[in-house]
Amino acid sequence: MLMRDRLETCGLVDIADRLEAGERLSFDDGVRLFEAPDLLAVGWLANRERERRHGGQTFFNHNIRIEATNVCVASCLFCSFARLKPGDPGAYTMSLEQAWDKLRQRKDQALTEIHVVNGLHPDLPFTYYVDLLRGFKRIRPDVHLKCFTAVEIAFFADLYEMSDEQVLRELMEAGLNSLPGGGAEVFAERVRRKISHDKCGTDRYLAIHRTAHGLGMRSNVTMLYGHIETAAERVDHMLRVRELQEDTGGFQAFIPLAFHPDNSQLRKLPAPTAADTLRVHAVARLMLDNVAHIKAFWIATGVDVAQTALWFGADDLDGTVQEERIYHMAGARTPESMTTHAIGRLIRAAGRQPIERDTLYNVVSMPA
Ligand code: V47
Repeated sequence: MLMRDRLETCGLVDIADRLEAGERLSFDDGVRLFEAPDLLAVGWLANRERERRHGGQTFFNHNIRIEATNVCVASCLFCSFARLKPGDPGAYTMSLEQAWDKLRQRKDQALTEIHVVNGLHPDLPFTYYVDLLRGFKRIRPDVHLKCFTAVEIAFFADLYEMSDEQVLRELMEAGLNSLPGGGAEVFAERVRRKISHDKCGTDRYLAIHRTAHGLGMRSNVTMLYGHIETAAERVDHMLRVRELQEDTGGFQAFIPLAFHPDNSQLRKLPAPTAADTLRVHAVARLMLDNVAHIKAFWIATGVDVAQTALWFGADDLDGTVQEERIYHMAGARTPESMTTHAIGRLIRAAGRQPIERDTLYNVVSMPA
């Protein structure tokens, strides 16, 4: 069957034609894309958009993850990483030296990024975070620091009695280069109330990204999918991202994060299927016409599905990662890291062209 016939059969011809004409999709279009039975037709549309922007180019970077503490006062139902108090079983907080050692140990690696995400620790002083960044920059001045979600920024502001902007400014002064996209979860109030009621809300999350963009920083934005959210709530989430992006242009990548149920309070829920993962990436590519990159975070999706997502709208695979804990404590069976060689090989094997980028999408190398 020709693709046009498939689109006709599943009722997506008008959306295909509007995309062809460069028109922006509506909320209803997004819901229809989630509900259309033909996954391949949705994927084909997303791939057309992906190739229009990036051809076969597929981006990744050479990064490490440092999670300096898992002590966290928030009680998000989906989380298996957090421990409420210092001293609780499994709780840890690295000393600054221990955190810096993670970087020192990799002095021979051609890293370009450190990605830091922490729990919301009630007792550490603000100087811990400032010194953490300063120390990283002392050890490796060339490495980009993508640290602290908007949820952490809001927590710092409340705990240390500063404005969100003041926190951002002081961290930038210490070396912060951009914000990661964690903490977005699902923006719809119904879902947020149920799964993450006691941390920074949607409006403040978005306001912090707006402020960061205004201060000249770039950021990413995520969506945690595959738990209690509806198709309409997924589309609503994407549209709130699109709206802010229209004003600031500061988001670099949208990252759908596949929910992992193990060891969390939502452990009775099934994990999202591969078909759902491919569809979420595809719909994101189609709805977010003003966001350059859709990232398939291979740690969350699994390597095989991330590779397949490169034909369903995704053009980025995150990076080498190393020592990721949030997903591995929630049951992820992906490796804890991949070499740049391994990532390059799996991109090539998917028929795409690997490009090692830095955090700001400057080309670092084009693996053979
Ligand atoms: O906000 C926590 C998610 C996020 C679970 O900006 C879970 O480049 C699934 O945001 N199952 C942190 N997800 C990670 C993150 C991220 C990842 C990769 C790249 C970037 C980037 C950001 O992890 C949290 C939360 O949404 N998370 N627990 C879980 N059980």
